[in-house]
Amino acid sequence: MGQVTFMERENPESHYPESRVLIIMTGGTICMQPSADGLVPMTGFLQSAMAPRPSFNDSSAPSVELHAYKNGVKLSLESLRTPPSAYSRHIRYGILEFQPLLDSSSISSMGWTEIAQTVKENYHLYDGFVVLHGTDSLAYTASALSFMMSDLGKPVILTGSQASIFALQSDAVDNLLGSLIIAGTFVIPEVCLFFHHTLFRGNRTTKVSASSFEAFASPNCEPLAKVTSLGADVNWALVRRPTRIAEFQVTRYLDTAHVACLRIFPGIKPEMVDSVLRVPNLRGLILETFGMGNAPGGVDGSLTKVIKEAVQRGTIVVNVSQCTNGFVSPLYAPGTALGRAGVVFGHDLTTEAALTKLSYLLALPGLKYDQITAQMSHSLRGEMTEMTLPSFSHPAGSIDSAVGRLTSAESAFTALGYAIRNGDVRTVREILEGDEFNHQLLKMADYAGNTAVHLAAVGPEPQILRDVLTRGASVHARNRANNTPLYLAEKMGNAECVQLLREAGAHLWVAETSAKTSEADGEVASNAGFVEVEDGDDHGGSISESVELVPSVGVDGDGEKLGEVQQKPNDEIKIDTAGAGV
Ligand code: ASN
Repeated sequence: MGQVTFMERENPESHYPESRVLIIMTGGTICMQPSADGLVPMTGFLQSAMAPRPSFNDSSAPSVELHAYKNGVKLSLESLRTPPSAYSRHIRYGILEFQPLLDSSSISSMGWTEIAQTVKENYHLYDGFVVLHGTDSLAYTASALSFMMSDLGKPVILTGSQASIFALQSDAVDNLLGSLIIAGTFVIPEVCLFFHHTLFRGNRTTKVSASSFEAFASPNCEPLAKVTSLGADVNWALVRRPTRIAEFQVTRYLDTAHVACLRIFPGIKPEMVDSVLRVPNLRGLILETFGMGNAPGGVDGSLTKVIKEAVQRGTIVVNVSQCTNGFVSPLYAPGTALGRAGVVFGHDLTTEAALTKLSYLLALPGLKYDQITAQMSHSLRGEMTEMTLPSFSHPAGSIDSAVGRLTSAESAFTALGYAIRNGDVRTVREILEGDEFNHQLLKMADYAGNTAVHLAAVGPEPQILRDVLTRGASVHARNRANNTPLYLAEKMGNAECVQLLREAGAHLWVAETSAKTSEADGEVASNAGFVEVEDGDDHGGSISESVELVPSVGVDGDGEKLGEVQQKPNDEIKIDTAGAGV
């Protein structure tokens, strides 16, 4: 009986694997150069800004042509790759430049749609996306994209810089390199903003400085990651993951044409507010109020009155605070009066998030007034803080003795692996519902890089796969041999798991597709190769060693059958938590 191993052979020149990241260049200072009209964006960023810099160009690497789609047209992209990062990966990337490149003050719903569509068209070809964008409206774009993208399974990282990459002193290299490495290394399936060594949830950000390199803050949400000299310290407990079995979708266009934003100030006249609220076809207003959500009441309450009348006409008025930190609540009498007038309290939404969220909801077909106001007060993409539910502990005594004394995430993951292999749905649920390690377990991997999804994809119980997916595990993680769970499930002929993975948005990694094509052509996969007949050598990330925790992917004579289970004692199983997936 022959055995199949899955080997890293993507890069004959290097023993490190490559990730692929698509850079979407929209403009901004990062690519600007002086002209007679002031700073203007310049095209040709890959060759002029990245190729000459060793940190972006491992020049010993063979040249590889990447493909990308734009408006349905398949394009060939010149690519470069970074030297190996601290995570022992190269990041190979190509750039799609928008035409024209913009100063971000001119971005609109059309530009956001173009970015979102480009991610959608190229989703199956890349591990992650970096969007280069001016800083002026970056927080708006990050917020807008977060709402436009649902069931996102891969990182989309927006960045830019305060000084041009061509300037002597600039933040551009750090911001771009950090974004590339994070997008190509970690499965952080959110729209993020990376700036000044910090990864933020995009829809929590606001631009706080016009000139400092520390230009962005996320006043009501901790950063998702910090980059230090030791690498990226990811706050995994905070990272959101899709928990529906659904494919990545993009909503095109936001209705920014029928919303407005108004900042209350001492002495503001009710007539002013009224005239904004009477702009023809206005559907929504973001009202920036004082402190915890207060607006001047006036002796006759006339400001509240004009707002109440607008609400009665069907206008959605959302209350957000002028303070960067904190939240609005109907605690004080003026806030209570606004609440009685029908104003929606946006809790700790930034203005950027409130405006783009309302524009998104207004653009969704068929949503009624009540549905929109209800969604404005709840988190859709982590944009606002929700009341946290009490966490659950392990039900005492319900986990068997081997599992019951879980002292570390590693042993919990080991127990999870065994339960998955045994098709033991109950134990899997008990482990995952334990409050101690549950957020870590779904991104952990064994020493060969197999996550719970890899294990479940080749396991006997599709319900377990469903359970781990609906708890937010990624379908896109690749093990050390660069194989996706879908590839393994297909290889095993695990039809139910294949279908479930596809419904959850899984697709084969580009090199797996070419490996399959080669197999179909009767060849052993070559350059892009993943599958090779086992010759007994240790090939590092081979799946035969990786699945000692689970049924090994052995094959019989016809090369397509499931092998038997090989077990290793608990203490020999090592867990690799650093790679977090890819
Ligand atoms: N005006 C520039 C822009 O937003 C500012 C920058 O990128 N730093 O496009």
